[in-house]
Amino acid sequence: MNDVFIALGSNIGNRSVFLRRALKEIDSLHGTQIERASSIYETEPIGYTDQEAFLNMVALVRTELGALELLGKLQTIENKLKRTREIHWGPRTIDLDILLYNQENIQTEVLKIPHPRMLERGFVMIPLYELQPDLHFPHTDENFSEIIEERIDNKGVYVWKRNNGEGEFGLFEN
Ligand code: PH2
Ligand code: MG
Ligand code: MG
Repeated sequence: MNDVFIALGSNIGNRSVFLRRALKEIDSLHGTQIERASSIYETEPIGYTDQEAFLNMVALVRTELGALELLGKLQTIENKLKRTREIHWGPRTIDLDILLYNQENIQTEVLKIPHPRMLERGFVMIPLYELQPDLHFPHTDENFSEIIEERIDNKGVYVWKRNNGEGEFGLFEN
């Protein structure tokens, strides 16, 4: 079994419904279960800023799928949830990014793990820190609390729905 951290993001339509539908789709993949999920955070857009606020969260997934196989399945889920790709870093119903796959370093044209920009992004690192504060990063010797204290600006990242462990994946219906 492989431990994988996946970042989820949505800023079009009923954002929390897209997150929940994506979690259900991931959980129903062959040999794959959602182990735990972070709270949902509302976050100001980074990169391309002329767009609506995102909902972001991170999930810990256990899977039999290989990294490239999983990437293909996540893209199928994105397409099923009406993801389009018009603007680079632009609005999307759902974005599913593999952050870490075990402690592996994977550098191919189509897939780079660890996710190259993750250490700079509050909307990824803050939910990830909530989920796994003792996580080790294969691409740095810094520990997680040092990264959070020294590099991560929590401005523009707000808890939107706290995961208090109730409900499926800790997510309420809404
Ligand atoms: N995703 C991006 C670009 N900018 N900003 C926020 N706040 N959240 C995201 O998920 C996000 C973004 C490209 O994937
Ligand atoms: Mg992304
Ligand atoms: Mg993506």
